[in-house]
Amino acid sequence: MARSTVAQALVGLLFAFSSVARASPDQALCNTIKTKLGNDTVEATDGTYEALSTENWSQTVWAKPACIIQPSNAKELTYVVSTVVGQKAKFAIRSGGHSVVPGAANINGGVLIDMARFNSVEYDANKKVATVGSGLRWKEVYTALDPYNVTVVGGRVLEVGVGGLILGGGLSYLADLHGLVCDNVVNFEVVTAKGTVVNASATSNPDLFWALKGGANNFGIVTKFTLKAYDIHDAWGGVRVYSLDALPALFDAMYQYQSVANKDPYANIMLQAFPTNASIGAILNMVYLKPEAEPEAFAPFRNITPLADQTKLQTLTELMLAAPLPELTRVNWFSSSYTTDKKLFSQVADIVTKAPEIEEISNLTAGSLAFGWQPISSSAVLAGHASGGNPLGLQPVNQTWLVLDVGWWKPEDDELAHNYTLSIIDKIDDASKASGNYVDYIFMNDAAADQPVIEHYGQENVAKLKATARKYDPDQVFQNLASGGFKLP
Ligand SMILES: Cc1cc2nc3c(=O)[nH]c(=O)nc-3n(C[C@H](O)[C@H](O)[C@H](O)COP(=O)(O)OP(=O)(O)OC[C@H]3O[C@@H](n4cnc5c(N)ncnc54)[C@H](O)[C@@H]3O)c2cc1C
Ligand SMILES: *[C@@H]1O[C@H](CO)[C@@H](O)[C@H](O)[C@H]1NC(C)=O
Ligand SMILES: *[C@@H]1O[C@H](CO)[C@@H](O)[C@H](O)[C@H]1NC(C)=O
Ligand SMILES: *[C@@H]1O[C@H](CO)[C@@H](O)[C@H](O)[C@H]1NC(C)=O
Ligand SMILES: *[C@@H]1O[C@H](CO)[C@@H](O)[C@H](O)[C@H]1NC(C)=O
Ligand SMILES: *[C@@H]1O[C@H](CO)[C@@H](O)[C@H](O)[C@H]1NC(C)=O
Ligand SMILES: *[C@@H]1O[C@H](CO)[C@@H](O)[C@H](O)[C@H]1NC(C)=O
Ligand SMILES: *[C@@H]1O[C@H](CO)[C@@H](O)[C@H](O)[C@H]1NC(C)=O
Ligand SMILES: CC(=O)N[C@H]1CO[C@H](CO)[C@@H](O)[C@@H]1O
Repeated sequence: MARSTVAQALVGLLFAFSSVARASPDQALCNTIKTKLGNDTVEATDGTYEALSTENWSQTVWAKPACIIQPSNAKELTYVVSTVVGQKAKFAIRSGGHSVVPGAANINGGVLIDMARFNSVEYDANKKVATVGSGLRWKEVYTALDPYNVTVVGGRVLEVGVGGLILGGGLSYLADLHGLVCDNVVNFEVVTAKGTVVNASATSNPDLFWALKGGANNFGIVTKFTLKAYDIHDAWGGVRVYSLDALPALFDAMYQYQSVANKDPYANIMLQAFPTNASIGAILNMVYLKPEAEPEAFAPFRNITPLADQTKLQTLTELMLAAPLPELTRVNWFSSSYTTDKKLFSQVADIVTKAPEIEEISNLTAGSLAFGWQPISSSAVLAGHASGGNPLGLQPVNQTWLVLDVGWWKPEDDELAHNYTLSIIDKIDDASKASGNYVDYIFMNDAAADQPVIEHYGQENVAKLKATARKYDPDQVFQNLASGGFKLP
């Protein structure tokens, strides 16, 4: 310990010294870009640098890039990419900054390309599509579309970014009805490693189009997405809060909800449990995509008495506005998937309430856990196939995507928080494997850095993704220079 502190101090001194002596190559690159782009370049000495480099979701991903570039349009971005690639400099790409994977959307040294100024929303009522900048938050997208009484298949928490969510597949309240978020993209505008702007759609560069539906930052930088729009505006739903004791009953109800003969695709739920915080217990988020109170699809939950009930008729945007972004300092999460099975559900309920890791996490400073169960119907997967397919390798079965969030306070607890949470996920995976319900899919948007997400897309899909990456990025820039995030194996 003492030795590494001394070593760190020495390294710090060397850095301080060399930055006085001469500009680092990254600094020189930043200066070159600044000459061309002016105030689109934020340097370490600028007033906004601190806020931008610590934006935003989790302190575990804060970093110190040599500079942050916020290009305003595709032409500027092509200049930035050509210049950075020409210098073989390391870089990262950020849209909303909500990834919890260190280095995925931020970088120490190197250039952070921040998409914040790609922020326009254009609605084409004739084609029924919305073209949205990749640097937007979902709130801005939905509120721009609300006057037209339409929405898009997008994120469920309004502060989250558009770019990363879509490129990771994207789970929406509209998924059972229309597929994943990526399945509803009709065109990606992309700046490739060669510094050119291309469209990727069913008709232009269809291989790239397919690859981007879950291919993350492995192929290029997306400037805007054209998304199908749907006539959905007024809805019913909100949250019901229960004590943790209600969990077995809630699991029974969730089992019934998922196994009826024809699940209503307008109905969606997310069930969450907070075993480290007895005052919250469990929260059921119900969303019905029509203005109809208490639809039949939610009948299995009716007999469980909530502590609080906020369900009501409201617009879908209002419903999502009511879901606050939790205030956490350090965050990680893990994902796991399994099919619908009564016995497995009760084994999971046991793990959630009794695993010794729960107490170990509670014992960390501000240690907290949130489990989230996200039921996905086979209809969501089939909708993806119908719109041309994606590389995710999903099977058309009714399944649940579990997300396990962990929050804590101190950097020195990073490893423990990681290990305890992983250990719980391993227990759940063991149970689902033993009962034959394991689903070989790890949802990227809910996955930890060390979960092998793309590996699980399947051999054939991985081979196709790699071939596509070689075609559009022959020098493997998005593997070697933009090396953070979920990379091709
Ligand atoms: C409170 C909360 C709620 C959430 N709810 C949902 C949900 O409902 N559905 C869901 O699917 N996910 C959800 N997520 C997960 C979310 O999708 C991921 O955190 C995702 O990474 C966020 O996207 P971003 O643009 O904010 O991320 P960033 O951190 O900016 O980016 C994530 C990754 O995508 C890459 N990337 C981003 N933009 C581009 C681009 N334009 N071109 C190329 N690569 C790019 C980045 O390099 C990075 O590797 C939620 C997360 C939080 C914190
Ligand atoms: C950047 O400079 C241009 C003029 O040079 C100005 O119009 C613009 O508002 C500035 N942008 C920001 C974010 O300061
Ligand atoms: C949206 O719906 C409201 C209420 O039904 C209606 O008054 C309004 O004209 C609609 N707007 C558009 C652009 O269709
Ligand atoms: C992409 O498609 C749009 C809409 O069809 C078109 O206006 C634009 O010129 C295309 N861009 C490229 C680089 O081909
Ligand atoms: C999934 O559930 C729906 C009803 O909710 C059912 O119709 C469908 O057959 C199920 N799919 C599979 C593959 O079992
Ligand atoms: C439990 O949640 C409540 C409400 O968010 C919060 O005020 C409280 O601090 C939490 N307690 C613990 C132990 O995390
Ligand atoms: C958690 O802390 C309490 C109080 O310090 C202690 O009694 C308990 O053994 C700890 N539990 C674990 C699992 O470490
Ligand atoms: C976390 O787990 C890894 C791998 O098993 C182990 O090497 C490491 O020591 C663990 N860290 C802590 C703090 O327990
Ligand atoms: C710069 C920025 O977006 N900061 C936000 C980070 O997240 C907190 C709470 O989650 C917000 O209050 C900040 O505005």
